[in-house]
Amino acid sequence: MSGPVALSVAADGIARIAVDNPPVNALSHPVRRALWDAVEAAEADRAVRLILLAAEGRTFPAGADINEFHAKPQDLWLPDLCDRIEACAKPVVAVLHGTALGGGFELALAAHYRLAAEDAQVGLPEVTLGLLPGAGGTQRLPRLAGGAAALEIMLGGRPVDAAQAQRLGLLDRVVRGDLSEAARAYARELLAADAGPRRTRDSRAGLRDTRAYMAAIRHHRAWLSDAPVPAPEKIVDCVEAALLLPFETGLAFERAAFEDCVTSDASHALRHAFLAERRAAKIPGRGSAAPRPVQRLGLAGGDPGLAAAALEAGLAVTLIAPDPEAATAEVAGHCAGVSAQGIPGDEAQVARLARLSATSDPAALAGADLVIAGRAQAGEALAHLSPEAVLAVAGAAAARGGGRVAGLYLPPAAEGGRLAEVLVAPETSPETAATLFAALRRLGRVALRCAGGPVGPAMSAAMLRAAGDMLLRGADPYRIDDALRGFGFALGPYERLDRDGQAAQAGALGVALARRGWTGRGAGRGVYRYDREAEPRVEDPEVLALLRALQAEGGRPQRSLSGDEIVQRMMAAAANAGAKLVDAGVVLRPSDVDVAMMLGQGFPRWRGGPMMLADQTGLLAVKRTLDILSEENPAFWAPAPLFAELIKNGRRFADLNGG
Ligand code: 3H9
Repeated sequence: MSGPVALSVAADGIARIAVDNPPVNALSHPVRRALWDAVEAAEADRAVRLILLAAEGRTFPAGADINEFHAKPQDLWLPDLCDRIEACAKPVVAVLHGTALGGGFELALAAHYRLAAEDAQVGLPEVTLGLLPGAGGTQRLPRLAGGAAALEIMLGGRPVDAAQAQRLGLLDRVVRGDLSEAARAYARELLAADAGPRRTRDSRAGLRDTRAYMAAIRHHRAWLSDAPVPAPEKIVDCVEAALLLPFETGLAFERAAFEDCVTSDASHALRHAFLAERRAAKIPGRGSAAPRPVQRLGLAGGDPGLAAAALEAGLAVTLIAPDPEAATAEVAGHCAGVSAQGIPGDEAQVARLARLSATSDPAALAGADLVIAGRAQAGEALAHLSPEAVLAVAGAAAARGGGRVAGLYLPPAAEGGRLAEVLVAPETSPETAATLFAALRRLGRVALRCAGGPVGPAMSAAMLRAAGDMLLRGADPYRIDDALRGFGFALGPYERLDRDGQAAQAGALGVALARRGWTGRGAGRGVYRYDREAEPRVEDPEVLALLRALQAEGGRPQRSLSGDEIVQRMMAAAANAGAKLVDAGVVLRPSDVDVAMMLGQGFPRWRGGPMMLADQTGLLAVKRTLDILSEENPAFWAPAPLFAELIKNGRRFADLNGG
């Protein structure tokens, strides 16, 4: 048999069915079909006494194929395949390694026995995609592990290591060493013991303590009632159904709930987010540039969190700081297991901190493969940079210094610390970009390539200008904040400015002042304070007078804006700004704008970013909003030409994302 699944039968009657569909053995339609055929063939083969279900490459299947969810699933469905495996007349042993996730783990739950490598992980992360386990996972998992553990696993979405999975009754055996050999040995044991198929659907182990089971249901249901994504609540419903309904009825219940989730806007958005983050790393034309190895990171004026992440990733870190001792303590404070005094808590911590050196002498940067320096330290860092090393200048829009230099924008840590915008200048070499991308990924960051300036701040500035426009027409800033929080942002734009300690003059007053060419006192910090209780909100009397004058000139609204109108304008402004960035080649694709917004500017992930949202709303409708608003203020609201171009050709932003 050739293709994504291979079947081989050994002389002792042990068959091995192995999935081979790189990179993560996703259970795409051809894989499902080939698996079905292999199971049928092995079952029909009289020489076969037991079937090992395994996978080649880096992992047991990591799930259903996410790319298939946008269309109606092709026959045959994964739940049917799981049922077929469970119904097999010969014992089926799942042999797990890597990350057996989602549909992959559901396949294993439908097998009769489960053996795993000790470093394997299992889990049902569907909730992170706005989905629920839809191939029997919500019905089989609680039968083995009980309601409370099943809910923790499915609602948390985080993988569980093999040892923990065994404790929960999800694995029969955890092995070290040669996995194939261990699997064959286990198979021979089962055959010697005459162990036949053991169907999870028949297990009652996890259902016995009905009181604890229902308590877990009630507990989770209580805190999920207002969740904006339907999947978590439906997971609870399905787990309840596993206790209350016969298995087949429970499966049908799960199927219907899965259909509701997979077609929901929230799941579209979360799947988009997953794929967009991975797409961001793909740089066309970067092909020939291989990243240089990075073992030693130099940090000058950098973020201690970054140093901690580098130590965690196994890198050696050289820190340049005026007070090396204080800087070391700060980094130590960021590393897990360290007390407030920076005293190492465990062996791993000792090893981590042993790789950290701190000094005030920038000459120490000469030993680094990659240096991340603040703007103020960049010149010095460049002077000491070894000829093979790469320099990233944090906060620099366009870093100067030739092919080995790029800029870097790291959003505030409060936004989650997962994004790094790599600002390439025309002279930045592809090798430098590749090296930075690879190193940042090692530090746990999603790296995003942008040319000509950071994306997130440009987008936020556009949204602030939109807010400012509304404010000048008399909209209440608190209402704007409320509307954006209602939309899903953790903070409204003015609350965010306040958190980041910036003056709101970048918004409403900034627009007003810029229009008047005003550069006087008050253009700096503290012009406007976000304080719901206090009046007046504008602190500077001169600016207050100016604002009043502007409003008297006719900036007052005819009517107040509803929350929906506020959101509509803000999203139109964001999509418009994103389209301009695409047009200008600042980003490679619209989904990069979404990544910058979701990971760096607090845009709710379950909304998918402004470009995806514009597609969902319809580009014609968004353009119409922009057209109407541009009658009042064409300089800001005029739609980017990309709108007309896409609409004319019946296309959407998603069509520009590629692959
Ligand atoms: C599900 O199973 C539903 C079922 O319950 C019911 C069905 C009816 N499909 O992350 P990486 C690609 S929902 C397609 O960079 P890592 C990924 O796009 C699914 N492609 O590697 C990337 O492609 P490229 C539940 C997938 O080592 C490449 O693989 N499962 C899938 O950092 C490498 O990915 C999940 O939610 C997929 N399912 O992490 C698990 N998964 O090379 C999702 C990955 O073109 N996956 N790709 O850029 C993960 O969490 C991580 O990818 C994993 C590896 C931990 C596996």
